[in-house]
Amino acid sequence: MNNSIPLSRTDLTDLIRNKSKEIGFSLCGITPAVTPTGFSDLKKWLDQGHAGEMHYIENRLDAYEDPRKVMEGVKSIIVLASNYSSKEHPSLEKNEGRISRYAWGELDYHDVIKKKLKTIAGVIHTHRPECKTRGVVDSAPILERDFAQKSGLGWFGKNTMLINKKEGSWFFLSAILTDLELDYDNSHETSHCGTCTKCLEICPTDAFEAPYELNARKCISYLTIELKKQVPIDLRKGVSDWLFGCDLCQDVCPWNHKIPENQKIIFDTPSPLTKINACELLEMNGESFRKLFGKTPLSRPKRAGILRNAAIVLGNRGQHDSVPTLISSMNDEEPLVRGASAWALGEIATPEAVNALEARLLLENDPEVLAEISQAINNIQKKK
Ligand code: B12
Ligand code: SF4
Ligand code: SF4
Repeated sequence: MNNSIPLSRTDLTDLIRNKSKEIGFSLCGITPAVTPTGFSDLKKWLDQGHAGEMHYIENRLDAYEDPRKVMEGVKSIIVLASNYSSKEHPSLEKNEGRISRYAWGELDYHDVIKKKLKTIAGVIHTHRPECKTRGVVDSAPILERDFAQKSGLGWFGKNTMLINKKEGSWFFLSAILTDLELDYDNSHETSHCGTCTKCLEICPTDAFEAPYELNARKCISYLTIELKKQVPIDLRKGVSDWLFGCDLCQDVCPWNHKIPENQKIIFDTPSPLTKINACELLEMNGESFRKLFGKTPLSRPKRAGILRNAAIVLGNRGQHDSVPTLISSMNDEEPLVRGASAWALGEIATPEAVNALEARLLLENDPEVLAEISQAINNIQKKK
């Protein structure tokens, strides 16, 4: 291609679309960078407290409203979708817990996608050296799904996921912001959920307040990934065997049952971490945790969060042979892990578990862990 002849706006737009396909993005849509129509819903959502501890959303509300606060002079947003695995979850052996599909890559998807965004930005800069671009994947305060819908990539399902007729919803979104004007796509105005309510019914923690309205505080994804505190006691049973994230409201979606088997996915090498033995997790120290998970999304909740989740999974699975591991994790340096282990022992309630809880009551000095131990002992007594 001769770079001395400037490419027309339409040719550049086509080039961006073709390049995105070539390097593995499954969808590409382009939309003007204006205030997203969902902004008022976002404000309502925050006012209702649905964001829980995710204060980073509220703190950047100005930028959610105006993309120019994310990048000065931005005119267009190129939205890209990258498919991840639509394969079935493996069946679980004793004491194992599930990892949600989006973390099945060997590397963190943010790193994989960022590299691809740089490649596209490189193409743009070759033809418009003086333009500005910024690649974002969860890394900027923009409503990615809103811009995806505006650029024609799909509709908001009742489970709040962005769904595409051909691709389903097992994809990540990312975007390139640019100060160039490009050719724009039509927004996706139709919705294809019809009378279906499968996602709303399957949610084990009743996280949907209404169709299209997710109370993040009740969502297993939030509880196991974002929440730095103890999981509220009334939601622990619902967490079931999920160690990291949750796929249920997408698993049941009919639009995810039509995806071709040979669909290209973003991860070149899928990780073997589709499920993990929760006892082995509870035995990990900081160093082994970093070695195994440092470069994966599982590092986000840190060791304390993942081990807390592991204890909850063991409490829910109720296998007696996990009791010795839970007893030793009541000595963990992290109160979060000690508290969740106490709860799990109370759920399993073997005589050995009861003795260990009573012994720990005399040694523990963290008030929240003490409360967990007392509650676990009380529950066992009530059940007798
Ligand atoms: C915060 C966040 C979460 C929170 C809250 C999720 C949520 N539904 O809001 C938690 C931690 C729970 C979460 C969970 C998950 N997340 Co998340 N998350 C985000 C993040 C960072 C911001 C989302 C946000 O702003 N939510 C705020 C609320 C207001 O948005 P909303 O619920 O989508 O509401 C919109 C619509 O519902 C609509 N709306 C409101 N009312 C109505 C009424 C009608 C009639 C209609 C039609 C529409 C409508 O307007 C609102 C504003 O746009 C985005 C990345 C980004 N920057 O966008 C990723 C993102 C949305 N998450 C993603 C993923 C993959 C997940 C999980 C699948 C991960 C997992 N397996 O555990 C789960 C799915 C849970 C679910 N059912 O949503 C993907 C979604 C891709 C897709 N195909 O849609 C994103 C885009 C990340 C990415 N880069 O790919 N996530
Ligand atoms: S991800 Fe799981 S917990 Fe969250 S809304 Fe969907 S089904 Fe409910
Ligand atoms: S499960 Fe049904 S209601 Fe839910 S998003 Fe899919 S099609 Fe829509």
